[in-house]
Order: sequence, then C-alpha cells, then structure tokens
Amino acid sequence: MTIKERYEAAKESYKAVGVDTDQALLALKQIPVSMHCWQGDDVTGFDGAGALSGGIQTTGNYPGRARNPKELMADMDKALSLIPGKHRINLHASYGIFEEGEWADRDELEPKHFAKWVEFAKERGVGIDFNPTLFSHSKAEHATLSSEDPEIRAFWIRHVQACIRISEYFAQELDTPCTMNIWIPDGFKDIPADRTSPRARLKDSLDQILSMDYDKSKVYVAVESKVFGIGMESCTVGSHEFYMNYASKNDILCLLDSGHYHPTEVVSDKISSMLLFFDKVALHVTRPVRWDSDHVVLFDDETKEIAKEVVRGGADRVLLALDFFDASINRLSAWVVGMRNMQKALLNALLLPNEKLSALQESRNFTELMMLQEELKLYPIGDVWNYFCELNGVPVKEDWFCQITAYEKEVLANRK
Ligand code: RNT
Ligand code: ZN
Repeated sequence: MTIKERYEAAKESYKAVGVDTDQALLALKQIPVSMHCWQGDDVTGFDGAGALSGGIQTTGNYPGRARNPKELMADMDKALSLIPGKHRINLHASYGIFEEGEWADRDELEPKHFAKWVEFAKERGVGIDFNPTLFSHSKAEHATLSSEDPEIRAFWIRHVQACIRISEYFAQELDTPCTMNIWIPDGFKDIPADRTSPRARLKDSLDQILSMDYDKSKVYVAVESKVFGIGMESCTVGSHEFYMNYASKNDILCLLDSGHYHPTEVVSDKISSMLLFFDKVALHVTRPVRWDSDHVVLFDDETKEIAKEVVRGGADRVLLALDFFDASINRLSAWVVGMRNMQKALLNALLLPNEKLSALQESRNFTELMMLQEELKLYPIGDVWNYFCELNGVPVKEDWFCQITAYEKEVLANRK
C-alpha cells in the first residue's frame, strides 16, 4: 500500500469518530514551532563570552558542534529540510554576527549585528524570535537585572532594551511579530536573608526597560520564570509568582518552560488558566529528567498533553518554541526529533474528537470518556503523519536519518 492509500484508510477510521483528517493536516501546517538555534552549538554563541553560565548546562561531547555562523546556519538548514511545514527560528543575543575585527558588548548590540540572520530568514521565509542573553558573561557572574550593583543593573537594562530594538527590526523586516523572551539566572544557592530587595530591583529594572518606546504589536515581550538552577537551588529572583503578577499588571506575556516547575507540576495544566487571563501565552517545550535537564522533546505523555491544550485553547494564542540542548548525540538529529515530535503531538491533538470528549466530560460520563480516550491512542496517527510528511516534501518515517548520517560523514566529521 502506498502512503496515500494508507492515509485514505486512516481517514475512514477517523471519520467514524467524527474527525476530519484533511482539516487536521491543514491546521497542523499552520502551526509554527520556533526552532532554537542554541541546540546547534551547546549554547555557546558567537560573542566569545566563554563558558556557559547561569545554572544551565549542556552535557556530552558529541563531535561536530557548529563553531561559527556559517556552520550553524548550514546545520539549521539541514535540520529544517527534514521537518515538515514552515517554522520560525529562535535566536539569542549572543548569536550576533560581527564583521572581521568588529565586536560589541551586550549593551551595544544593534540590528546590524543581526542583519545576516535577517537575510537567512528572508531567504527561507521564516520569522525570528529573540532572547536577550543575561548569562555567559563576566557581568553576569553574580546577578543581572536584580543586582545590588547599580552599574551592573544598568548594563543589563541597556542590553534588554537593545534587544527590544533588535526584535523590532526582526518584526519589521520579516513582517511577523517577534516574541522576545527574558530569562535571567539570578538567585541564591542558600537560604536568602532578604528575598524582597532583589525582587524589588528586578521589578524596577523591568519597569525601566519597558518604559522605552516600542511597538507592542511587533514585539511580544515575555518573561520566563524558573523554580531553581544549578547554584541557585534555594531561591530564584524571577519566580513564577513574580513574573505572572508582573506580566499581568504590565500587559506583557508569561513564558512557561516545561522544565521550570516542581517535578510533579505540569505546564499542560497551566495553559488554560493563563489563557483565561492573557491574550497569549508563550511556551518553551523541553523535557526535564529529574531536574531542568533540557533533554530532547519526545512524543511522550506531557508533550501530547501540552499539544492538546494548545489545540483546544487556540493554536494562534500559544507561541510555541522548543528549548533543549543535548550535546551527547548528533545535534541535528536532536533538532529533527524534537521538532517532529512537537508536530506529532499537535497532530495527535488535532485528530481527537475534542468536542465529543468534552461533551462526555460535561455530562459526567467518565466511563465512556476513559474508554474512548484509551481506544483513540491506537488509531492510525502514523499513517496520517507519514502523509503529512509526503505532502510537505520531507522524508517519511525514519527515512530522514540517512541524510543525517551522510551529513555527519561529509560535514560534521571535518570539524576538528
Ligand atoms: C534556562 C531557560 C532559558 C534558556 C535559553 C537558552 O533555564 O530555560 O530559556 O534555556 O534561553
Ligand atoms: Zn527556557
């Protein structure tokens, strides 16, 4: 049987439970996922700042890490060519591209340092999302936006403002809004004596940053909380309560990272609440294994549950980005697996008879609801997924992997 014939058979099965697979494929094509550049080089960046800091960590030493813009772009291109649909790319401020002999510190970054990324995005018809980089820098050794040192704080305020200008430039040039997400590593290893002062300073820094003039329809500023980091086990200044309140009072967005909550707390359960109070919510989908380990996103229960909430809440209201960094396996494969899994999870959600399931819940028919949800798990989603890949001109099933192996031999192996 061909991919198409299998799809036609699957279509009939789904039709019997009231699901239109053609509609699902159309909807899936319209959901962009922002692919993070930092999986390609272990969050190193191009501004020569040195070791990764801020309580986040890549582990592994797989050969072939991208060492410069040219290599990173080539790797992203290769990965994107194996992922169905049109997506977005997510950059960090540490990925500015300087001319020979040129360098600018984080507070002096300008749109021109990202012109090559705009060119890259234009040629591929993708949008860009952005993140100020408040780690891996000599001025981020202790604290950033919450620092007790006014000069350090001013430096990082200027940095984030520079990033808003760069985000505006991306949005302008690419004609699509840019989500600009602020995450800071500030926190305390041990029990702090004063939790209020650093948080008051963070609040004031954000106020100063947002007092600048910028086009809110072009730049969606988001804030990302975290429960702990390595070396910041006892208290993070940018906690969930801090940012949720800040975002809601100041009309900016919250970003929920699926690795940033207590181990039994899940982001999938938070999305519906956020969407009742905010127009949009931003996500970093990742996979925490016992801690915020940023493993590659799998087609696992929580990813599927997140995708269901995205589809049920309105995919245009959830800004989807991935955030993992695995240096122990082929980095391109990590991207492709993670991106395709996010899409499979979205497809899984689109292939559910969501209205019917909701009606069963509303009528408190939990017996039938459980039965149907469980039976649906073995419906032929794979046949629909393969057809989606074929329709979008990318390899089906595991057929993409030989291209990764060839790329590893021809390109990555030469990076010594
Ligand atoms: C860190 C946050 C943050 C970073 C990236 C590199 O815990 O998740 O989003 O992973 O910005
Ligand atoms: Zn994150």
